[in-house]
Amino acid sequence: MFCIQCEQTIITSTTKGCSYTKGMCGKTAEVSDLQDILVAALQRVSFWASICHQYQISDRAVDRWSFQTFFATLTNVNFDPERILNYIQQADIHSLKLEQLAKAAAIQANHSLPPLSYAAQMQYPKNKEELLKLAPNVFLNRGKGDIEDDVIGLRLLAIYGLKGLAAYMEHAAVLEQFSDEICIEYHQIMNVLGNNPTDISELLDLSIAIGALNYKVMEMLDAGETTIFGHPVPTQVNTKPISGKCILVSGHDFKDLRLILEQTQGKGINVYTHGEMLPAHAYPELKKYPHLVGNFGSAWQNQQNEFAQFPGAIVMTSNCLINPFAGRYADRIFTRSIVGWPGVVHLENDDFSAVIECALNQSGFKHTELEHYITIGFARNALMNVAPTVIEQIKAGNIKHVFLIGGCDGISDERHYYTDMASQVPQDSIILTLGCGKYRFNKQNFGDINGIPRLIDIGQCNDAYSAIQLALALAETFECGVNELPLTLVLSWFEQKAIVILLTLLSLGAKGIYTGPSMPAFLTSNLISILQKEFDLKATTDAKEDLARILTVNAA
Ligand code: SF4
Ligand code: SF3
Repeated sequence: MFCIQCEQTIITSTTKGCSYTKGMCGKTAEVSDLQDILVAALQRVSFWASICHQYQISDRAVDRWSFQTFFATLTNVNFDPERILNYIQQADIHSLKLEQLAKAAAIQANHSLPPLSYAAQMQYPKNKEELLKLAPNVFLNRGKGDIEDDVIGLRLLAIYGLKGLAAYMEHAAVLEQFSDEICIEYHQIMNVLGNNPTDISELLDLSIAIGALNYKVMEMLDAGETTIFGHPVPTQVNTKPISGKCILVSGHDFKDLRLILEQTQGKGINVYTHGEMLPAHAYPELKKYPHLVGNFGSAWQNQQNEFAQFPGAIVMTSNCLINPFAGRYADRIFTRSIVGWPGVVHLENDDFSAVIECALNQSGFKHTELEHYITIGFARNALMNVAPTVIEQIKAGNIKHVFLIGGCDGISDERHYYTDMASQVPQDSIILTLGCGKYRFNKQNFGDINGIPRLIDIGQCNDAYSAIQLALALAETFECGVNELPLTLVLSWFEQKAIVILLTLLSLGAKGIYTGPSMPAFLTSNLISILQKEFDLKATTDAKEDLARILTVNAA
């Protein structure tokens, strides 16, 4: 196996990347190899889909399937070898179908077909053992093996960025948002990556193009969420349990949460959100359910403790899942959509009766704890509503700086940087936050500046879109560029969604972003220098030192 796609990848004095029998996340070598084969199989689908598009032929079902399936290869999503194997077999069927359509169209137009890409040349045997022999040919560092190679580093940046994009595309598709235009561009990029590109500037441009494309995807996802569930409104959420039977819903998929809320109505079951599901409490069409009672726990990396203590059923609607057997709750956790763990019940359709039955068989919370409320719900609309007051307070000199501190959370000790940074920013600054990184500090009381809360929770990681809208509005009012604003982005990355958000921000021209807790291990020192030179990308160091640097620049 070879995998280096997340922040917790194994780094020793001699090697970089998870490459033994298991990754740090618990992904086995077999699953890792199958996922790499799946990526190549998807690149083969994209080769034929790209040709089909030249003849105005498209297959929406295959396009939708491609994003969903690619999502299964992200960190902490799918650990089930049989499900990945099945996706590879489906890829074969889809490729053959598109190949026939493309060939027929080319013959009719009297065109010759382009040469097959590297990924499209490969044969994908049905048998697992035979298939696994392909793995060394499809490792993402294929051909070079040396992770200190700029070409490999950029290929990985692009492919991991595209994985993040595919995940958001799938979230949008669940909410009935789809774009054929985005599909065409996705297939073209995937096809380029399936042909072992070697040109450094082409690969850098491709990565930035992925970021730009993802901006459109985030816009679509925002439209899907707000059309179906309404615009989030500032909302107080209780973070302490109340007595009674219970279901915990984690991941990013609000549609699943709504199905669960509908199906548990009148059954005496309280529903709690976990991790990235927290923003759900602010959406009118979800908050209207009185049995959506609160938020339980924190970010994904603490789930083995928190889920073990949760006395009910648990549903993982998307990332991040970690080994449920370690925490002894595997018999009461359920996976959905692309999520999977061998031996855990996977729900294929929209019937949650197994979850309800499981919840009713558990003890539930015996006592109600003293309430503790946090405020959430400042996504695009609410943010735009407070924007004039924020502008007023900036002009009056009462708000001197705006920090965006957020992104993905993770295990490493260095992540206390984000807690330190949030606690140490001056009293005349406000903090915008998003993603699961917010759990490092979202239960602290930051107070307010003349009625504006100092901690403003925008929502899930994809709600970076709302933060961008605020930055654009501020720049317009102050008649300057986004980079001239008293605004600093301090991002924590863990997995591939954070990579594509970083690429999106870079594609929009954002400069001076602080990112940590470490730079992605797949970027060579030369690539990091390029990113520093072109985008003034900064690695986080020490919260106090970084803060002093940010405020000095701001005062200048
Ligand atoms: Fe290692 Fe991260 Fe890949 Fe898991 S996802 S195998 S921890 S690099
Ligand atoms: Fe967290 Fe996995 Fe990325 Fe949506 S839940 S941010 S890490």
